[in-house]
Amino acid sequence: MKKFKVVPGALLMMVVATGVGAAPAHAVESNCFSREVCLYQQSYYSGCFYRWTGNDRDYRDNKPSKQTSLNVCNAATMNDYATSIDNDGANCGTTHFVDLGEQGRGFYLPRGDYIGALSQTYDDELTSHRWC
Ligand SMILES: [Ca+2]
Ligand SMILES: [Ca+2]
Repeated sequence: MKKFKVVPGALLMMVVATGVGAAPAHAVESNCFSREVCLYQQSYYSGCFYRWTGNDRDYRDNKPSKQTSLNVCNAATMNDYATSIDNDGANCGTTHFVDLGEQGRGFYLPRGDYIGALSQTYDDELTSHRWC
């Protein structure tokens, strides 16, 4: 490890940086709570969102919640409108699919993991998911 002179400000920065890197239990203050997986209509856990503790084979009936009074929902349901995801599962990750009934292309998001901006393959495509 490189040695350097520590000044009070730098030390604080180190502590903060280490804290963030060590154990990201949460993507952000994202309105996603323990045991939930949350999908957001905009990148980096912003915009309108929906949270689940269980499986869901059809997002067409999931009316998103606003995080703040300023949020404008991109769409009336979460179907084909998720751009970021936060998994705060207690035991499991989640597998996300582009089609109804856990069909079509998909990917696994490990427990405690998160994606600030889905790749073009999945952005505004997700329609169902299951835990574990
Ligand atoms: Ca649903
Ligand atoms: Ca879809």
